[in-house]
Amino acid sequence: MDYLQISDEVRRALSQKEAVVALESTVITHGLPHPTNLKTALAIETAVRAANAVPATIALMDGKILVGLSEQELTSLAACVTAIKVSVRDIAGVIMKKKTGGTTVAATMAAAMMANIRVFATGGIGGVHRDSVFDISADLPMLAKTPMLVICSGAKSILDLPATREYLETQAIPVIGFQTDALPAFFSSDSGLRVDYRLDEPGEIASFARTHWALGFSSAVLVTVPPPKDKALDSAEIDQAITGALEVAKREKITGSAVTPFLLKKVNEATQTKSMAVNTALLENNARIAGEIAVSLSKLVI
Ligand code: PSU
Ligand code: MN
Repeated sequence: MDYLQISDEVRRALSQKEAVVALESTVITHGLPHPTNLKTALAIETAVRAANAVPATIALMDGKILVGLSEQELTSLAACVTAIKVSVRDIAGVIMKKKTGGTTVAATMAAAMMANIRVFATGGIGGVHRDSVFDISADLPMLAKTPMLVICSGAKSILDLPATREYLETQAIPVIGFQTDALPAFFSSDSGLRVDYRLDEPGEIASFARTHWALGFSSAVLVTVPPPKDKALDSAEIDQAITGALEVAKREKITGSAVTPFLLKKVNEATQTKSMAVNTALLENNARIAGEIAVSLSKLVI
């Protein structure tokens, strides 16, 4: 497809049926400050490689969807202050205008499917927002219709987590806990909600996905990984920052796609280094586990 530009390394790995892990880029353009964003993006790629898989960071540049970025492209994306947050509805427009964009979970899944990548690692997915019936991230309906293994640490409690959990259930998206029974809440390891299945080995997760898709189901399989123990925060620690961020967002009448980046920025500011440390640590950890799952999946026929 004309709009898709797959890097040589990713193309080679895919043609040899080797393990590839898609990575999102809104976390680079809107989730973390410069230069932590670049450092983290590189560390995430290194973590995927450590598991013997090939990283494919996805972003929009110069009228193309790039799948697999060079270090130079990553560096320029991380420094681009005008980068647009690109969800699925924005892809065509950003391609048309040849703008630079960081892809959300939803848009990254869409692009990864175009490239035939089936494993994707991220930090936190979007979800149902609090006090706002119709502010539901496009990540959720994309998870419902995209057969992909998505490895994350749940969602942040800036969202309505019980409603998000219900949405996943309604859309028949299996939620797996990697070595846990509790659904993580990004910064903390337990949201108080449950996963559907606990699986402890990457190979079991790959088999689960293969079975799910072999049965004809076409949803994602959502794999949730708790943040590394030494970095996880107490939910009480983070709650105050979140309540504050939600109040400011309401006062300043933040709407649309600006809501999530605004809340993330405010929470980061309020908790400073602590939340940043857990954020970067879980991104790397999820990337490594996704790499292991991708290696297992590459050995199964799907
Ligand atoms: N949650 C985070 N960090 C992030 C995001 C969510 O903890 O960077 C980003 C992801 O790219 C996600 C997007 O797909 O925000 C969701 O935005 P929205 O709620 O506008 O769909
Ligand atoms: Mn929204």
